[in-house]
Amino acid sequence: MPDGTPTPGRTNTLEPFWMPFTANRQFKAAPRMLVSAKDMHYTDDRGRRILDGTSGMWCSNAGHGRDRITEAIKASAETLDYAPTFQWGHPSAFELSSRLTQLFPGDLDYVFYGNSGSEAVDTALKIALGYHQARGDAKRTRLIGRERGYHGVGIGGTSVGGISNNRKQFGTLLAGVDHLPHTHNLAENAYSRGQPAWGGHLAEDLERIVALHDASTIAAVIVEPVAGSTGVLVPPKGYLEKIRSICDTHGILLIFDEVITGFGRLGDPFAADYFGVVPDMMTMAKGLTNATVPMSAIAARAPIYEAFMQGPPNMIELFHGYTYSAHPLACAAGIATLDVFAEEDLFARGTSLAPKWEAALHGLKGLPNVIDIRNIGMMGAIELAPRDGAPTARAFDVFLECFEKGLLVRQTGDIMALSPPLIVSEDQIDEMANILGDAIREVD
Ligand code: PXG
Repeated sequence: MPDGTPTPGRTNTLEPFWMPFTANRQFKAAPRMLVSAKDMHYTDDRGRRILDGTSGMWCSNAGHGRDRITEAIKASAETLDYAPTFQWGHPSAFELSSRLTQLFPGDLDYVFYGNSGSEAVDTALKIALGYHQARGDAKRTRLIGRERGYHGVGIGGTSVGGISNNRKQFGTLLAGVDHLPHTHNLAENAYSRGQPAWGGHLAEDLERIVALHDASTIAAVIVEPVAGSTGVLVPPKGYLEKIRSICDTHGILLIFDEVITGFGRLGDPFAADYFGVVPDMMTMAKGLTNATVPMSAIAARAPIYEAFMQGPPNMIELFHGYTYSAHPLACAAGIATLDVFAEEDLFARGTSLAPKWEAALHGLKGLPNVIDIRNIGMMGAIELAPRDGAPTARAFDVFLECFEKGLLVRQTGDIMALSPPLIVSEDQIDEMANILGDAIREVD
């Protein structure tokens, strides 16, 4: 090991930043540097304007540089830069919680805070375990995720996640985890618009898992209502309803990971609203503060909170939390984000733009190497045939070409994923489809 002496000549270079989920050597050889952002556009260090087709990373749902949110953060920094929330409180934490629980469906009446989607997921899994223990059902410790699910990068989220690349570097992960099969099937569902007709029966695999392990050992099932990171996998018709009913039958908690689908991605505030299926817990992050200040949250149904409220009232009921849970700047950003959504009717805007979005994406059918196009709400994906012997390379080239042409998209495997801010105009939707189409045509 080196002795810790600073490496000479290392100042002001690209080298020291070990970039997350990035091909570091490729990036540092040809950087894509974003220096400012306003509304629908980034500006790069060459002064080029880049249309944001992905709301940053599925998170700047109200567009960039929103004055109302910036002002709120600034005011909070000047008034209360930080306040602890372990045994103390501050007003905006309670205000945001009241506002959020009014927005949540059903009796999701309680909210716990973290700083990232990963923390929200690990928190929800821990609450599920603690809940069953508090009810005297401590044998329920198994957690069920799904193949191709992404639940962040904590050990819990990685364990219930279903992406091999995200798991294989990290040993055996949590014990007692099982996975539902994913629902992606191009032979049956290619070019579906909205929910695919085929695949609702895949939810019944949960019965097989229950039969294998016995319901009495299973604490919770966690799924993304629409899988985002692995390329916009839309739940087949009837699928989520069936998962809900099997969980109910067996006393298993159902967690929806709404880190991407929350805050208007499908038009409605949450996917739970869109699909009419209310989970026992919901995780959210990203759009919660319009991505300005890191914050995540877990919504929990009233009976879950109430199960913990036992014992002497001076005792801590849940031994869990973060230094920055409900950080004042994040709370201010969250409240201002909800204000922007209300003033600009952004949920309704997402709903009303969705047909235009669907038509623009499906207009790319027939382009070279395109093997599927799928969409729901304001998210969509174009799947490309992999290059022989070089999976993901074609899509990565399309991603680079889009950036050159002034469009930010996400690439995952051989899939291009898009999720524009809800303030996108119809012309900008066409512009996105045109640029992406040109890039797909130019890359072989
Ligand atoms: N759950 C879900 C469903 C997510 O999509 C996380 C948890 C973790 O959130 P944090 O804040 O810890 O990153 C996510 C994050 C992409 C992409 O392009 C997706 C995410 C993050 C970065 C890139 O698909 N999702």
